[in-house]
Amino acid sequence: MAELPIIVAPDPRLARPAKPVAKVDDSIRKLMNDMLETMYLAPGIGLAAPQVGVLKRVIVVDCAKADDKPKPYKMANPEILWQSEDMMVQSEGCLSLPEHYADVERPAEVRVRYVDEQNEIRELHAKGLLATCIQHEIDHLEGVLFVDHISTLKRGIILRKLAKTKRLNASAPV
Ligand code: GNR
Ligand code: NI
Repeated sequence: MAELPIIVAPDPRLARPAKPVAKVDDSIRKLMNDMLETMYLAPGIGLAAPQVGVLKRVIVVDCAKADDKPKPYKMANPEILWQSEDMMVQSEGCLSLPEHYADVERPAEVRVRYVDEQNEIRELHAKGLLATCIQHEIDHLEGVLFVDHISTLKRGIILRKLAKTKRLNASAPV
């Protein structure tokens, strides 16, 4: 496994839709494992391939509590088949928007179809943080960030701060 560099916003690579995976083969399995390692090291509870510069429809998530045993999901071509009418508000963060958080409202439960590590079609019914996280990751595959779900004012503040940090880092690299 290998740790991959995570792209930070604003960056055009985070705004483009990702392409479907034709087949989960060894190269996709390696990508999934590298993404999982990168996510655990960050640390984070989810990661989408565009965040590591790969425009493929691949996500990984693990929302197990810190004391419980890990529960990783590796998904290719995830699709929301059904979403609940009842909504849930969750404070979200994103490894591509470091140190910024905002409340986002999303469906509380979702049913997801995806292709697993073995190239087999599977379905999962998710609720709570797992449902939020899967929706957040699928958004990345469409070039959507959690700040696209909040007010223009809050989004502007966050993106301007990140752009400023990038300018400062470019002129005085660490
Ligand atoms: O680590 C992460 N935490 C998180 C918290 C609330 C809602 C979504 C997330 S996903 C995020 C990692 C990430 O950026 N995935 O794309
Ligand atoms: Ni994210």
